Amino acid sequence: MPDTRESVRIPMDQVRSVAVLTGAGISAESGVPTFRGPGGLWRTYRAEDLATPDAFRRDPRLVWEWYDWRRGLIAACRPNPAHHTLAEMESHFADFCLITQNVDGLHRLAGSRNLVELHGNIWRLRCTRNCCPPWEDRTVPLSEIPLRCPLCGALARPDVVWFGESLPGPALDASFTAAQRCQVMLVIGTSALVQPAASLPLMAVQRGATLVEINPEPTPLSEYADQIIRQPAAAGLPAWWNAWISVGKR
Ligand code: BV8
Ligand code: ZN
Repeated sequence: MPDTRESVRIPMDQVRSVAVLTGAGISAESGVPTFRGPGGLWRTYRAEDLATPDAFRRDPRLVWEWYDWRRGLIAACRPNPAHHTLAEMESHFADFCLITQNVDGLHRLAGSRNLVELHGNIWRLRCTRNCCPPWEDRTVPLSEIPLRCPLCGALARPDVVWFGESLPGPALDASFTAAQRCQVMLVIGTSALVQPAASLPLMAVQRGATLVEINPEPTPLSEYADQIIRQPAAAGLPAWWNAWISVGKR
């Protein structure tokens, strides 16, 4: 088991390119329920039951009630020290790319800029007829359920990627590029079970990158990690970053 106290062996001043993949775990300490942890179920439904085109076709009201509930929860949440540390790290590297599976918008709120929201954003909506570009709507609770497009009256939907739907091309390309050129990849708070996101760290390892996992629990990626921090992200990431910065200064 790699020693958690030790920082990455490459002195920071020799690292130009860093990529990060985050999942629901990084927002857990902000109060956002994870998918597989406690509170991951809404009523009796798993995310995989509701976050699908079929579920929306069958019962758009039910799926909108679920998103309205999640928006209500997330609206009361604020970025935690792990989100803030990633926003701070961005300015230390010539090439830094933050790839998130989270739709909660907390990375952007923390000030991250070079951000790829691989699975979309719960605060952005779009017309199911694509009669107009997606729009931002932070109304909590929603004025009507199911929500309709203000221009053509067709059903509106959250601008997120549902299971069985392909990821947006530009986001996928940016994440593949970042994974293939990074020297260090951080994986924070993900169970690494959803594809293609879970393949990104393996792409990086195949290209010789150093893999660092921050997660209280083991995941399918743990065996590939050069370094493992078995701590909650809000404590583990700032400590890891400060340790690495101090190496750079030695
Ligand atoms: C696609 C947006 C082409 C919506 C999401 C069979 C085999 C392989 C793949 C497939 C398959 N069958 C179907 C697929 C493809 C499918 C997939 O991967 N399914 C899985 C379930 C097997 N993928 C897709 O459908 C993707 N599209 O592939 O298109 C295609 C099309 C058709 C058929 C084939 C291919 C689209 C996937 C995106 C779906 N949308 N979200 C919304 O949110 O409403 S996925 C959603 O779930 C999240 O975005 C995230 O990706 C995932 C949840 O995972 P995590 O974020 O990791 O959260 P989780 O709760 O699981 O884990 C939390 C972790 O944090 C734990 O490890 C825990 O220990 C840790 N933790 C807890 N507390 C802390 C912590 N860590 C640090 N600090 C803490 N405090
Ligand atoms: Zn419309």
